[in-house]
Amino acid sequence: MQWECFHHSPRSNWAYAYDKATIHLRVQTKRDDVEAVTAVTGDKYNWDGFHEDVPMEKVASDHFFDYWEAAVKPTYKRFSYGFRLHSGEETVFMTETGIGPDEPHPAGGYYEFPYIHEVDLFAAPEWAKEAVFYQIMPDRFAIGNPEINPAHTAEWGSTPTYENQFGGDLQGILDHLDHLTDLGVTAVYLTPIFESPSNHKYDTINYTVIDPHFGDKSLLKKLVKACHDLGIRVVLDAVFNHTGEQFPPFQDVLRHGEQSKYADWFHIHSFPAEVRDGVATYDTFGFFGSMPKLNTSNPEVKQYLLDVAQSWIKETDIDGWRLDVANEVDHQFWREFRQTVKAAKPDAYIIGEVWSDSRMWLLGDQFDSVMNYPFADKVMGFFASDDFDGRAFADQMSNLLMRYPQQTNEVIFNLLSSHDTPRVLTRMGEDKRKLKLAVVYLMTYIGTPCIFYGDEIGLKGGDDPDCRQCMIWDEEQQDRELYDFYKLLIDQRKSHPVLRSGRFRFLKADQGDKRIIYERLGEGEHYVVWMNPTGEQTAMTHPMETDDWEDALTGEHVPTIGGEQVIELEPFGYRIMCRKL
Ligand code: ARE
Repeated sequence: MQWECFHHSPRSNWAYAYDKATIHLRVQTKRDDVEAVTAVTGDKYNWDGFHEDVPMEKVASDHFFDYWEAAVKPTYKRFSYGFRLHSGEETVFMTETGIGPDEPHPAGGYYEFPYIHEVDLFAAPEWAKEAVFYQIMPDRFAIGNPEINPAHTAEWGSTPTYENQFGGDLQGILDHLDHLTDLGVTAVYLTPIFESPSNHKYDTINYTVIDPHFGDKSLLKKLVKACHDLGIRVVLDAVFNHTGEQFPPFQDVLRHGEQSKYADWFHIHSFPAEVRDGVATYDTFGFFGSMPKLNTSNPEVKQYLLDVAQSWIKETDIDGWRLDVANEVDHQFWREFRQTVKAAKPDAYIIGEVWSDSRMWLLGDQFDSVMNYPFADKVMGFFASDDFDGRAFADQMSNLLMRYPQQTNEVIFNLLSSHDTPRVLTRMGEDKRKLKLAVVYLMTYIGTPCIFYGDEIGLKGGDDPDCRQCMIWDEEQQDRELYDFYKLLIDQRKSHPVLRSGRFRFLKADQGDKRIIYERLGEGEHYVVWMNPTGEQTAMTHPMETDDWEDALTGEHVPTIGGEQVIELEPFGYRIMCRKL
């Protein structure tokens, strides 16, 4: 066996408490190298009394590695452990002190899970695991009160630019909650709504007031209350990495330089704070001099922002925060942010905007979730093009799943598109068949799904600002067939608990074949999805032990004959079946 490919670490996504009684262990080995892995566990204070071998299951494989997992429920919330790995005639032990053929004595350097403290548990809010999100950019959703439109409001439906504003507002969202309830979504994420001069509001002037072109605090309270009455949660967008240049403290720095009492609220390299030949003398978001970066380690800045985060929850009863450019703000700030937010509302949902590996923020002390752009990238790539086959796709999905603890995977914020990316239909070359496969995957995969407004009625759009077209409300102009499809899949998500917490596994994902089959298993149900992301008609077969399957969408019986199912699929077709356990 390739010992050098063995990996385990007694922390993070390799050894973690899934709940107050259960610890998950994971081991990595070279793909197709090891036949069996067993967790050798026991209580170091009474090894003979509490010694248990726990077989590990191969739960995922990526391009290079197999991943083995076991759930252990120690009697005394603690245990020591090592791993016995086996292939052919070879048996090897891996413990904290090393890898070798001899089983070490328990006192000889086993890994330790010292104690499961409930207070240390990563506990995302249960409602987030059950939610189906809908992301709204308020300026582009609906005009509810033209009286508060900005000057020079662009004609609704005309081409969006970086600058133009269309007059969408909070009243417009309130007026169209029936759209959200009919669609079946149960949570809404609004891009920033605090006072700002831009159409996107990511350059905040005042964190304590709603932008006057969107409404006011009492209207937000009314919107949140109406959403809650309809079973819809509300998450706002916190832009704490930077402010707009009109933010008064930054203006004070521009005016008074080093003497300003706000000089340390930002990261000023040299005074005067200015943009010289296109280069700012202070840290910014990207290279945007109009977005000065806040010094979140400054106690005054920290207090100011934590007060903002807490007061909007207490005063309007919102249900959480999406954190803009979250990975560029310091971890200590986010730890205090979590404490503050959870104190204000224990089941508030905290979603960081991090476009890459987010382990450092998902240890349970900072975010509950992140916007899962790596998921979006891989899913869109697989269904949009012929670049990679079923096995490569499964490898990528497995690699993403193994990054995080199971409870993180169950509430990670899965999306296909957002205000920062091209729309799904455009990414799919306007082929609705491909879009539908991507949406089936989004809605049946592990993690909390989010739909970007308008995707459900066929909005198109390339990169920002083209992806931010105004919502279309004339049903004659909407793709109602697509809308009904989204409704159908959202209903699937809500009516099958196995889609929220069942184990995910590929059943078919082969080299040179784009067709895939995957399952969700648990919660008293077995749910299997067959997909043919090719332009050819196909008949797929897969072994099945029982003959009690029904089509999840139609309810009709799906026969198992001779121990296998044969499913005919149209080009870019799919079939979903399920059975009660
Ligand atoms: C837009 C255009 C710019 C243009 C500018 C002119 O995108 O090209 O020069 O307008 O004003 C907000 C607005 C944007 C605006 C931007 C700057 O919504 O319309 O730019 O402000 O004025 C990275 C960050 C990620 C960030 C994206 C945009 O990691 O945090 O870039 N996303 C958030 C919000 C944005 C918002 C801001 C940040 C600023 O969601 O809407 O932009 O507050 C790879 C990288 C990612 C990178 C991603 C996208 O995947 O891994 O790190 O995200 O590409 O570029």
